[in-house]
Parts: sequence; structure tokens; C-alpha cells
Amino acid sequence: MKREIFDKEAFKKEVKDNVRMLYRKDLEEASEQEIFQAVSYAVKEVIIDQWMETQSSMKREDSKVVYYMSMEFLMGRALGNNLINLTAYQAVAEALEEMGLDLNVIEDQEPDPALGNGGLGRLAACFMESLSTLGYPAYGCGIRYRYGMFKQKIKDGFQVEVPDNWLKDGYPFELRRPEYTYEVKFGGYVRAVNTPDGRVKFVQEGYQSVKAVPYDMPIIGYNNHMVNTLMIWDAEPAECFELDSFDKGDYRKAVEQENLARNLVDVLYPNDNHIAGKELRLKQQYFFVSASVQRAIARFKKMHSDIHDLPKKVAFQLNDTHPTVAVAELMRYLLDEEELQWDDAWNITTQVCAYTNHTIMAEALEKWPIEIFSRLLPRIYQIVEEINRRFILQIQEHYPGDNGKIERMAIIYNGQVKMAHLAIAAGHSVNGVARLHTEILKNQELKDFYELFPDKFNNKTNGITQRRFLLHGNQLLAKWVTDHVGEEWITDLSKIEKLTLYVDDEKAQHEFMNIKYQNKLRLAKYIKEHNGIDVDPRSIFDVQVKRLHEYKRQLLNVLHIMYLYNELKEHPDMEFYPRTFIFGAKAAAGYKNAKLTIKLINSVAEVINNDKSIQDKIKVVFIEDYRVSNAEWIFAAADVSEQISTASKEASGTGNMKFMLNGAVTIGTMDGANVEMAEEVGKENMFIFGMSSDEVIAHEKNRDYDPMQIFNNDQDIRKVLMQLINGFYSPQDSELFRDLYNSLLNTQCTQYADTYFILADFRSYAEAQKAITEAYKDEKGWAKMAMLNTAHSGKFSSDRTIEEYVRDIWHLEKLTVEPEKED
Ligand code: 26V
Repeated sequence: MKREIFDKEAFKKEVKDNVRMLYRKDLEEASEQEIFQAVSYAVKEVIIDQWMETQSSMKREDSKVVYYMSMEFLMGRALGNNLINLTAYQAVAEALEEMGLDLNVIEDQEPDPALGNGGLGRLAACFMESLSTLGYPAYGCGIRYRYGMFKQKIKDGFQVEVPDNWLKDGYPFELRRPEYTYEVKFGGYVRAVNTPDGRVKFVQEGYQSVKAVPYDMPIIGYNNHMVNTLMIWDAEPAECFELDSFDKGDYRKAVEQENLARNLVDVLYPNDNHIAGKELRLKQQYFFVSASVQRAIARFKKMHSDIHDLPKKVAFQLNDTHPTVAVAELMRYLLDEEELQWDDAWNITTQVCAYTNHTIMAEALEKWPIEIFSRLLPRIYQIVEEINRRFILQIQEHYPGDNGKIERMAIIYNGQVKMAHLAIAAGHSVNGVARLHTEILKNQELKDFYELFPDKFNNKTNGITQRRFLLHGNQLLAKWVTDHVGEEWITDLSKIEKLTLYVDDEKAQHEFMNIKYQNKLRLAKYIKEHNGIDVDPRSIFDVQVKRLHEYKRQLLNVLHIMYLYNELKEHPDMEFYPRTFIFGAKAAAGYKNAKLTIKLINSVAEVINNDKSIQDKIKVVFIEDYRVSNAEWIFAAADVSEQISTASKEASGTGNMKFMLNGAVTIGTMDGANVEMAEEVGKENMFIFGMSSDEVIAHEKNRDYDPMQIFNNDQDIRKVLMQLINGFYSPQDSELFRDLYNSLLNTQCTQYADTYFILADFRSYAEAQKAITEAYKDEKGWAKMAMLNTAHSGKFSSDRTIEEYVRDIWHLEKLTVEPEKED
């Protein structure tokens, strides 16, 4: 029987008491933020019980645990989702209503903890939620950045970055755990000491250290009493008297040490396309990894005495290469603290560690200059050198005389430490995040490694949690789905396939599209409030929301809008179904073309939205500060989902899945997980266009693509491109968009012109867009297509993904959490 979690009256009293306790106020006097805090503390109360129950079950069962190590966890707001997963959302909404409070408004008071950039960080958050819901013991390990992803303001059409001080009012869903404080050491040098028993011991001396203090956040499973933990590390200065004995009394060192802690976790690097090789970032990596490894081992040792059993109880999953120093840190611990022999230590390390690759973009592959790496982490560097030495021997043994292999595969080469190579050499598993991506890794990017270690490579197609992106984000549709297929989809998304029974049923079609309409109204209201733009909820909502990157080709989308506008102006009487083009995207602060693309979108919006002659047939909206909380509304309201990356470049995409789940139809290339979406729903229920990944890769190899030919032969394209440099959208400064023009045509400005094949795919994109308009005009046909998309989204639950990681990589057992007996 489901335990009644919320006694309504008790809950109401608790909220009132909390307001008094926390603020010495009555409810009537409290601000919305204060009420949010009071409500959250009341919810936390319930969570704490389940959290403790989970911990004691884990101890009792001596469960194997996965430590999901990630520089980023893009959690989004917790209150609403915690209530959903406690199955208390409705009850709490009612209780609050009785107190004259609106849960939606209270939810809106929560800062959106944005400790991540985009896809990689949000994936980590979905995975944590699925792990709890499925009952697998897990810890997320990350950094408690004081400033997360910047807030985006649009001023004069330009992006302006504003710091995100998410902790300023205090965050109710975190718990400081000073009892798990660890020391992390940087710098100094390594001294080899001969021990009496004839061994050589390596000790780090003259270092600076920082105290790592964890904050735990609860990750609540859906309706199962399971609460896992996200531990994010804060840095605090080690006291002066804790200086290495060597440096006691060194005032300058003491001050330096204090400064080290001060800025270590200040800010998330808001950049997910380009490695700048910044020393502080390597410090951040080692900081959270070392602390996490120490906590994991300490936890293991409480229950076990033989360190050789570590792989039976602990798995480390490295979310991209960012936490890869974990490999060397674990080796260091096993060699220096446990005093194991190299082979023994290596054996344990490889069994524990596994690596996920999230991109093939060369600019994002992590490499560290030896100078920085060895100065900052002298002992770790020695260990990496030894790993590298042995790895090269292995390569030579396999491929005698083939120096090319060594050049391409060595971990340390040409003055750099290559983190991906280290992760592959030292992990037992290497996975890509969608089938196509994994194939490209095996056959192109990591071909040499695949040849040497074929068994390590495997695919784990990404997924998303339906609890946040349907049950919470689209409550109307969630209820409708439950009414039609039962509530099993909430924990088994494959069950949503039963909706196919209704796709030809006119009543169901009507209801489905009506819900879409309600969601469009909600978004239209948001847009009016935030942008001051009126949009027609009966127009096609065509949405591209994701990080701004050239490979994601927001530029293709906006060039096409410019083209449509030209068409409308030239043929005012042409048939045209009204469209609202919606964008949302943050650009890395130093990424010029990305920022310029935002300006272009806003400039195009300015001209088109204010041109009365086209009778509102096109509207363009750039939603400021796209983030997890407004994303939930945006997915719910979309008719068309833009997934238009240059084929081969988008490892998976996860936004594509969120749209699909919410009944949007995709216009996309055969890239990333789009390929598998097409397989599930059928190509006829998507609008696929553009070059294949094989074609793109062949052009890149042969260097035989010439966008100038297209420019010369296609008048419409030429006209659009000329509008970039003739001041049509920038009358004050006709040169404003010159760099975008150059990126498409000028070989001197980029490695080669139109690196992302925008012009090559333009016509086929325009055709697909035309086909969408035709399809949308057929109301029933569209309703059916939209419903089929929702119905066939079952594969893309992160629950399915996690089951695959568990089966192939982590080998965890499910835990059942028994509620503590009440007397
Ligand atoms: C790289 C860097 C480089 C240096 C500065 C900070 C930073 C932060 C993140 C990254 C990695 C970016 C890789 C990434 O986000 N990949 C995305 O991963 C998603 C989840 O697997 C996937 O759906 C997207 O297709 C993929 O682009």
C-alpha cells in the first residue's frame, strides 16, 4: 500500500511554523521567497526520512555503488520535481491553495541551479533521477560552483552575461557535510624515500592544500522511497597551521594557500566547445576528483578490509574526459597509500573506471600542457608518465615499428597530456552516446584505439527523464496519457506505445491538439511577458532551443527565415501558413560567431515582426535566458523541433527527445540520436533533410566542397547572403554581420569556407520546411503524426539508458528501500 506521505493539516502547520522559525514572521508578512524556503524545508523533512532509510538499506545490503563523476550537473529546480517524485504534488498544491498560496508561483521562486552548460550536464541530472527511480545505489560527484551558468540578458539584440548568484538566499535542498572534509594537495615536488623494508615511497612536499567540503543534495526516486545523493564539493582554505611541516611559518605561502581555495570553485566554465587549457580548470578537475575518490574509498573501507574487492563494490563513470585524473588519483592511492604493486593497482583501477565520450569536435578534446600538469600535480604526473610508458610498450608490441601509431595514440605527446587517451587506456569501457556517434568513434576518431581494444567500445544511446519532461513539465498531456494508457509509462516509458491505438481516433486527435494549444497559450503568455511580443497560438510554433554553436546551425535556421521573408515580400499573395520561429540559446562569452548569430536572430526579428505588410505571417522570437525551468514549457508548446546539426557533429542530442515526447515533429538531419528516432517513429513521421554523415566526412577528407559555387548559382541564397553585408538587417552598420558572411564564403577567415555545410544543405532544408507547412495544413494528419511521435518515444527514457549502463558496465543490484516501521 502506498504510504500517505503528506498529512495536509500537519504540512500546513509546518509551513507556518517554518516561516516563524526562519524569519520571525507570520505567513501574511512573508515574501514569496520566504514562503518558498518555508515550503521547501517542510518538504525536506519528508525527504530526510527516506534519505536515511536509503542509506541504511545500502549499508545493510552492502550494495555496489556507482560514482557518476561529472564537472557538470544541470539539475534545474528541485521543489516541483521532488514533490512529483514523492507523489505529493497535488496534495501539496491543494494544501497551499487552502492557505491562499499558489504552488506554481512558489516554484518560480526557486533559483534554477545551473551547474552545467548544456547537454552533458543535463544528461548527468537525468541519469541521477533515473538511478534513484530504478533503485540503483549511486552518488553523483561534482562541484558546488558559487556561480553557475551565467544569466543571459539581451540588450539591443546582443547577449550580455550576468553572474548567476544562485546561493544568495540560501538553497534549501542542500546539506553541508563537514564531517566528510578531505584535503586536496597541489604543487610542490615529489621526494623518493627509501623505507626500512626496502621499498621506495613517494611523498609530495612543499605543496599547498585546500579543504574539500561536500554538500549533499537528495535525488529522489519516483514513488519508491529511494533517495540517492549528489555530492558537490566546496573549497575552503586549509588553516595556516596546516601548512606542510616544511613550510611552517611561511606567511606568503599561507596567503597563497588561502587564495587557492578562494577562487577554486567560484565559477563554472561557461564554454562547451573550446578548450582554453586554463590552469584553474585543471585545478577544479583534480579538486573534485581527489575529494570524491577519497570519500568513495573511505566509504568502502568502513565495510571492507581487502582493497582488492574495490571493483566488486565501486564503479567510477567518467562523464567525458573532465574527471579523467580519477584514473591517476586512484592509482596514486593504491600505490602510495595502500602500497600495492603497479600491476595489482592497475588491475583494480581499470576494473573500476569507465569513460563516456560526448563529442567528436576536435576543439573540445582535452589536452593539458605538460608544464601546467606536472607543476600542479607532480605525483599524478609521474603516474601518468608511467601509464604512458607502459602503454607505448603495449602499442609497440602490437604494431612493431609503427611509429605513426605511437604518435597518434600516446597519452603524452608533443608536450601535451591527452586526457581521452588516458581514459581509454585506463578504463574497461568506452562508450558513445548514440549509435551513429559510437560508430564514428570506432571507425574514424578513435579508430586506432578501437583496433587495439575492440571489446572496450560500446554504445549507450542517451535518454531523458519523463518525470521532469512530461509529468512535471506538461501536466495536461501527462494526465491525458495516463487516462489513455494507464500510469505505467511514468516508470516504464515503453508503455506509452499503447497510444498508437488512438492515433486515428478523431476525438483523441482533437484532445491531443487541444492540449498542445493550451501549452502554446501558456508559452505565448510567457513570451508576451518576457519579450513584449504578441504571437498567435494558432501559428506553427517552430522551435530551436539549445546551446549556440556553429555546428548546431542556428544560422541555417535564420538564413531560411530571411529567405522566407524575401519570398513573402516578392509574392505578397502567395499562400503562407503563419509561423512563429522561436529560438533560445546561450553563447559562450568568447565565441564571436555564436554571439553574432544571436544578434542576427534579434535583428531579423526586429525587421520582420514590425513589418505590417506581411500581416504577422512570420514572427521571430528569441527567448532570453533559456534554461531548464523555461525549457519544460517550451518543449510542451512546440509543434516543430529543429535538430539541424551538420551530420556527424551532434553526438546525440537530448532536446530532440524532449520535443518528441511532447508531441513535436522533428525537422532534422540524420545525425546523433535523430537516426534512432527515425527508426522508432518512421522517417515518414519526421522531416529529414541534408547530407548524410558519410557524405560530410567524405567532403571533409577530400576538401572538395565549394560553397562559392552555390552562392554563384542560387539567386535566392545569394540575395540572403548579400543582406548580411548590405545593411538590410543592420542599417546603422552594414559591416555588422560581415563575419557571418565570411564564415560561409571566405576561405581566409576559417580553415575552409562554410565548415558546417550550411549552403550545401540549404535547399534541402527549405524543401523540408515546405513539406512541414503542407503537412500542418492537414489537421488530422498532423495530429496523427504528433501523437505517433509521443507514442514512439519510449526508447528515449533515461531509465532505458541506465538499465544498459547497469547491465554492461556497472553491474549494480536494485535496492528496495523499506520505510522504517512506525510504532
Ligand atoms: C567541453 C568543454 C571544453 C572546455 C570548457 C568546458 C567544457 C565543457 C563541456 C565540454 C564537453 C561538451 C560535450 C557535450 O556537451 N556534448 C554533448 O553531450 C550530450 C550528452 O551526451 C549530447 O547529447 C550532445 O549531442 C553533445 O554535444
